[in-house]
Amino acid sequence: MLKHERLAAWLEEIRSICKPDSIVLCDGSETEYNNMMELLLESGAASKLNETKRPNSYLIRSDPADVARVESRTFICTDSKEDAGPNNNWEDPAKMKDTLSRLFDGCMQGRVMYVIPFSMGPVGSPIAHIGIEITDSPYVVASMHIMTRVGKKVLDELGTKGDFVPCVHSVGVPLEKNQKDVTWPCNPENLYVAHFPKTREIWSFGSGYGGNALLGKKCFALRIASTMAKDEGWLAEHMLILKLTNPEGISRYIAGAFPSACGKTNLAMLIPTIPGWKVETVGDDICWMKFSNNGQLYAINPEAGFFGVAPGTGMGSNPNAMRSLEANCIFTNVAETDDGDVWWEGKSEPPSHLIDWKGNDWTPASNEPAAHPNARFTVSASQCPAIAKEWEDLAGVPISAILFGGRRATVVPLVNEARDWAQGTFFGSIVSSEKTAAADGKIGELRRDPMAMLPFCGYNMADYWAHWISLGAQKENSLPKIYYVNWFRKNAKGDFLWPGFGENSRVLKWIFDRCEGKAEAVETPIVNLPDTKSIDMEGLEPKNIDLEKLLKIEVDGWLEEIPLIREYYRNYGDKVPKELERELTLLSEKLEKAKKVA
Ligand code: SAT
Ligand code: MN
Repeated sequence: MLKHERLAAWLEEIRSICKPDSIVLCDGSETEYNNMMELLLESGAASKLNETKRPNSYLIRSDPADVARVESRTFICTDSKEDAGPNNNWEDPAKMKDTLSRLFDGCMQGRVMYVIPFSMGPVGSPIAHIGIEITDSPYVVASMHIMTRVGKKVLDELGTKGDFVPCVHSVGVPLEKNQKDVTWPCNPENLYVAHFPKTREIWSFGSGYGGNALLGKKCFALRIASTMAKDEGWLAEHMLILKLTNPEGISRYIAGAFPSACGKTNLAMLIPTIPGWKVETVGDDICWMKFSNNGQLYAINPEAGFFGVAPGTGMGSNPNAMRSLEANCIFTNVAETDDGDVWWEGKSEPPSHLIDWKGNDWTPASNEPAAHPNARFTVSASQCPAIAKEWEDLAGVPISAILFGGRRATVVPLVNEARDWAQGTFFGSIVSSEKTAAADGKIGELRRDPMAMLPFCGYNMADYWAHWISLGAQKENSLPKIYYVNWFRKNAKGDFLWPGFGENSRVLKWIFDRCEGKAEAVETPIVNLPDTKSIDMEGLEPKNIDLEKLLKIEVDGWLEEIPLIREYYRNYGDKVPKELERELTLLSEKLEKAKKVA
């Protein structure tokens, strides 16, 4: 049946290890999706939502012990520990294979082995790559239908010799003959999400949730793809992609990396407050970029759907996300309303009664949230009213600018522009979010999350920085400008200095105009900041926003941060590229000089 020899041999090998009752080759059809949902309804994991309120949509409740990615059980298996780096849990490949072969032996007994051919990226795009996921979870099959492109067209593209990333997943709960299944099978005591960069394989055992189980997402599109990208001279990044159009109708594409809880999905779907400007969405989470023949960086969104955090998403924070969710969705671990719809914290005022994510009665007097904080919606990107028409272009979209940002109450200004790629890479390497609310001018406890890739870089982070630097050093490449943004500056009282959300379009406008060579910047010790007059403040409410403070160089704050960055780099020993050490020294010297002048 399968003309691809390597694929056929691999399927046979996995079948003989996992010993499923039967095998299904997934075709990606609507019938198949409906069959999966039917199985989930039968098992009790899913309930169908009210057809008039939320057509063709389902609520799934997972096991309360299986609700999020588990970083402590996520491994990079490289020959040497150093290749995985201090940013990853390392395991010896042979040892991990040994553990896995014991766990996977017979793990699909009593279950169906589904084989999902999927494409990360539009099928046939030169930037896309193919994976095959084997799983025993109907939830994974249905979710992969939404999050990736699945089916025959992928096998056709693969042909007889095409390359694919083999991904093996099991919930890790074999069934004896006539043994009744639980609603959400999982095996958290034996959880492994293991990556083998050299052979580009992924093996995941024991969880059915999100990034542990939908192996196209963080496992393939970031951890394995980041290694592929290093070997092949491209970039696999944890970035949104947006299209920004000015009132004259000129469009530019911007990619942006932000750690979690920094409003990445909101930015990808932003509605500008400035007249005539438009933002459209290309991607909300992952971005693959390759250089074209003339050295321009082109990006695709390798995913086909959004797997977004529901709590905090509402008509106020993200109307485009809310409108995407009107039908054909899977909601996981949200609360259920009395009329068969969904609810989560931040969606609206809480109803007087709900069934919470664990299936218990809930009222606003309850002490626990109604939806799990990591409750998710899964929906096709094509349902987003703001989706850009070119989001599936095979060639991708040309990237003009890259944003890095974290959540910083102090020090980091609203926006600054790197002098060049090397300095931009330096900014990316020091991205951090404050864990504690910091007082004005004082640095809170920082969690560094370089390029927002800390849990997702599939190899040593310092080698990854070196890869970034090396791309910039290739003369034939014309590189995007790089910006460091911070929407989260606070005053001494702890109030935000910047309104954020749609008002961030004012910053995007400045960036757009810089790319067009139109907006002014002033050179400072930390580099190019907007002139206060070059940020469009027209019509901004409240009127008393202190732009000068938002753009002020906190010389003392930055000076305090220098040793923290140095200390952070020390984790990576002498692997830190000398270009980044040089940027740090340069920054420190400029700040010392500025301090003397002041
Ligand atoms: O669970 S996922 O990895 O898909 C999402 C996330 O943790 O960011
Ligand atoms: Mn993410």
